[in-house]
Amino acid sequence: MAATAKPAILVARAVFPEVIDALRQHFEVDTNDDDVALTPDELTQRLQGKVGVLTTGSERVDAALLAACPQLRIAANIAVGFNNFDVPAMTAAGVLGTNTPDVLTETTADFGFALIMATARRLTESEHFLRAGQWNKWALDMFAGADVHGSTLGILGMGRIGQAIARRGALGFGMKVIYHNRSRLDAGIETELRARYVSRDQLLQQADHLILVLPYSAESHHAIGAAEIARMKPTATLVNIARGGIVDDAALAAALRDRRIAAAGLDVFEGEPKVHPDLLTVPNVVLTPHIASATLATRRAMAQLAADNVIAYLTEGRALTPLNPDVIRA
Ligand code: 8YV
Repeated sequence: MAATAKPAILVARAVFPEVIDALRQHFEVDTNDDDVALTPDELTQRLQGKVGVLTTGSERVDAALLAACPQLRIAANIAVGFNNFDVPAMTAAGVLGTNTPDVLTETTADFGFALIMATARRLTESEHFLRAGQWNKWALDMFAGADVHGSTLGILGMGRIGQAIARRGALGFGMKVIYHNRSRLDAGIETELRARYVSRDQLLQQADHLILVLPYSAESHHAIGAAEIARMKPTATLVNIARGGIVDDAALAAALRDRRIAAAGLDVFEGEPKVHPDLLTVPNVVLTPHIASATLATRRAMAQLAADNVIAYLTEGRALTPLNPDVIRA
């Protein structure tokens, strides 16, 4: 008896070989071993006849792609953020979307803290100075920065990652934690995290170190621009590990140049991998290339969870972390 052909899927970017092996047990797997991000047209072409795709933040799944790929049933994002998915359009097209929550929470919170520390204590600026051979004497005020311990940590966006950062700040560094979020946390969680809910304005005005951990949406576009920065303390630092576009990078670069705030730490950028040229010329900013979730263990777990979603949905009609579960029930 002839073997039935396996359904075909695409893995849009290079992922770990063991994840591809797991997928190959169930599917014909088209891979992108060169790991060059596909253009929307290339993605559409590569998805012809495919029922599933593993994506990263670089691939958009929108109405145009869905219309051109009628066989598609699931797009599994290897990311917790899913602003590259048009979820209502996916639901309308009967395509399931999944993301990778939880597995990256602690790793990403660690990195958020690394950026808070590096920014407040001027880590990269001082390292550049040393590497450039400029260190020829010690001075009392040399690279004097701001304390992290005991200061006020402001968190904008209090989901899983925001809460993990709050825990580190309150319990590890004795910080006063204030936060703002679309919805206030339960009193029990606030008590456990020692976090106090404040208005957006109070958050901007009171934080010594402000970290952004909110999802990107039309509503959060340029949530931090010149007007918001103007409300912050001149000694404050700003860290963005959420998404490019939440901060107006041009306005931030100008504010850093004019020392309207002390410093910033950025892991995400508007239009990344391009970085606003003015950010590259100001010294008081720590810049990293979107690596907050990048430990080997966590990136493996993210890719595996995306693969498990595709396998579970296409073989058993269920998903582990669905974004639009109505598609499963339909
Ligand atoms: C991803 C991220 O690695 O999970 C997210 O939302 O920003 C990162 O952890 C990146 O988006 C690639 O998909």
